[in-house]
Amino acid sequence: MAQGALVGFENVDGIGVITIDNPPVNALSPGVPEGIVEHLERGNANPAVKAMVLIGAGRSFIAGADIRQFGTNRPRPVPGKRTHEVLDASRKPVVAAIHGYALGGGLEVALASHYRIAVPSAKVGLPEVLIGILPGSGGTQRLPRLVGPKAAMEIIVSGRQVPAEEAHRLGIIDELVPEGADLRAAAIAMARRVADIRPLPRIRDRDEKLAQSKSDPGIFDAMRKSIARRARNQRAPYHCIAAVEAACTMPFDDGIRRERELFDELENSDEARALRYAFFAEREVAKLPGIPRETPLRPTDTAAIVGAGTMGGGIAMSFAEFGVPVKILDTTQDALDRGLARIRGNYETSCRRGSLTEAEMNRRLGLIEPVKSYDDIARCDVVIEAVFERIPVKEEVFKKLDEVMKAGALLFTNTSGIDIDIMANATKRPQDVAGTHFFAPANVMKLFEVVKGAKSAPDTLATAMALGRKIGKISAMAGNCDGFVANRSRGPFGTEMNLMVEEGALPERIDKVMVDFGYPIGPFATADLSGLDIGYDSRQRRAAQDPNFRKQPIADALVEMGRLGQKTGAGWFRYEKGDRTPHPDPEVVRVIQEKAKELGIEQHSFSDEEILHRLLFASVNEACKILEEGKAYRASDIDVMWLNGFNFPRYRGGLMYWADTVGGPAEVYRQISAWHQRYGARWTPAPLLRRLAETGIPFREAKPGRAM
Ligand code: 3H9
Repeated sequence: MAQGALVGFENVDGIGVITIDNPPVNALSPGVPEGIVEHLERGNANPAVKAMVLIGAGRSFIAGADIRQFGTNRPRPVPGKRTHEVLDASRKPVVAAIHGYALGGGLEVALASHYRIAVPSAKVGLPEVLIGILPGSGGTQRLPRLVGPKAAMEIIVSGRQVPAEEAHRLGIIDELVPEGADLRAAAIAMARRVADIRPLPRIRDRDEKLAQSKSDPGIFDAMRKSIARRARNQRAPYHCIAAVEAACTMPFDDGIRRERELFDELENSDEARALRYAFFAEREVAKLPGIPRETPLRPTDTAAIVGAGTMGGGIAMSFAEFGVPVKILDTTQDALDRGLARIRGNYETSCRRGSLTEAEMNRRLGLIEPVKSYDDIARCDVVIEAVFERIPVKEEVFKKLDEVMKAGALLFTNTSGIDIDIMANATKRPQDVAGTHFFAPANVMKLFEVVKGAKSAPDTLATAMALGRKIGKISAMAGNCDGFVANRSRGPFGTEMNLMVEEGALPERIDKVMVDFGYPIGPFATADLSGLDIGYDSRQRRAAQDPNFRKQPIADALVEMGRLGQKTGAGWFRYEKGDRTPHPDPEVVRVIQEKAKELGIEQHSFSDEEILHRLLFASVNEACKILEEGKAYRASDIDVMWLNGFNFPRYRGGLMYWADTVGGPAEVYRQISAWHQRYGARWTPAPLLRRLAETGIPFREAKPGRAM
């Protein structure tokens, strides 16, 4: 293969081997599809070539179209010269040899090939929906012909990665070769075996599986109904269903045209732009300015958690899920028993719901070892402290860890608000200390906020970031400040939601606005789910320390009435026994009116937009302060935190990206200045916000004011 060529061709005794070599993931960037087409045509024209193999160099087959090309003025393929069309027209069999990933356009190339062979660790899928589009190179027409429309819809609408063994069972992969075997040699052997088979098996010619839709024409509407909740405000999932429906109702070539029309409608949609932004933001967040990618990482093969409470248990579950043995330390047998029972209970619920097998539950439980003594964790590579949020308790734990842990062990704290340097300074090895802030429930939420202490060593931070990825999280770096980045930027949202209630917006109204916006549940229902007592304790503490601290009189009154949220059957809402549906409660309205009167707060009506903007603009203003202080590296890191820590709707890109779509800094500044006049100091516009508004620089391009 010529050096630097994106696609190479080699004739191996009559088998033409076409190798795609476009690191890191063999995306179909400009030149790659053209190279594949050129070599397919060359192989067809060469009488010495009997069959062909398509294979990827490096770590993958093909990860799909080059996402950076979408939304640009990229050259469109000449009709008839699209890879899948050239494969359809091939007179010689082509075997796709899959390792790593065959995703999107990559799987579409494989589906247009005549045979597919893979290693068991390979993953295939059509994840286009996750970036707001649909498979646009025949995937929606070929996959239903191979696996039936129902299974195809499930794969296309979820966008999930299908492991090779499952793909083999479904018929997407024809043959598996053992892991570690020579895939290229196996694919060449297969090509030799099938070289003379005619007619060539083309998926486009098969329609027996489409019969499913004739006998059960309701499957498309049933699918639309089943996604209505999670796909609200989005078009791509519905377009995916429409494209599969077209596969079942139209001749193949018409279906392909329909797929292309639907694809074109989506490529530049707001949703697709936002989702592309989120995709790249989640890759950017891994890059730490000033810490080279090649920084050697410390080992993280064994882990320990101090504290068997809800958070500690959730963290232990995260490790076990990804196969990392984890010890969980608490001081009393009773606390350990309760912690372990909670973990088991969570697993059992998942088993009952069918999302976990019993064998997997037992495997995970086998990885979690309860221990009572610090000596039992001393040899672990990494320890995460997850005890009460009280400074003396945490200091004590870090002193103890400093005494017992082996040299070089990583000492992390899961605090959500305490100054990391207090813990670091309780040890003689502050370079090994950092914050690793999980979001509740820790085994579910993806965000892993790494907090940089004043003395955290670069390899401590790089390893913390890698550790988050190892346990399936999205790691994001934050500077050490009150609330760090995620909770600090979310704080003003929490303040405003409570103040708006005092001013006359009911919790159910605010929740509805936010659910309509795209949150899975509203902020008051979320508060009920977490438990109103959590915020109550910290408010009382802060009020005792700071005479200017403004308490939340309504929330406090609810707690004092014993309304702690879902767990007591009542909080901001009322709950029927055994049911999580929030019901508005006249009792809450009474408390609100009473408190508002007591406080002399004038009641007024709100528009939906006012509610939405008051909550989110307050946070945008705080995010600007965070950036100005250099506590976050990029505005897009804050977006990643909101997407993965707070369930901000992904198809809106994230807090800062969204703010750019509703007028950007100029509009946000105008509105915040007006609220500053009306409500006073808490709405003082951040200096960075003012500068962005004056210079016309969008939020997503805002640079931090100083280094972290
Ligand atoms: C499509 O195919 C449409 C078709 O229907 C045709 C329509 C006509 N493009 O994630 P990583 C970069 S749509 C451009 O850290 P991993 C990524 O930005 C596409 N760049 O690695 C990063 O760059 P950097 C359907 C891409 O091992 C580097 O590669 N396919 C693309 O954790 C490494 O990525 C998808 O949606 C791309 N397609 O995960 C798959 N993919 O180092 C999208 C990756 O500069 N990709 N990059 O930050 C993925 O899901 C993951 O990257 C993958 C590897 C699972 C493949």
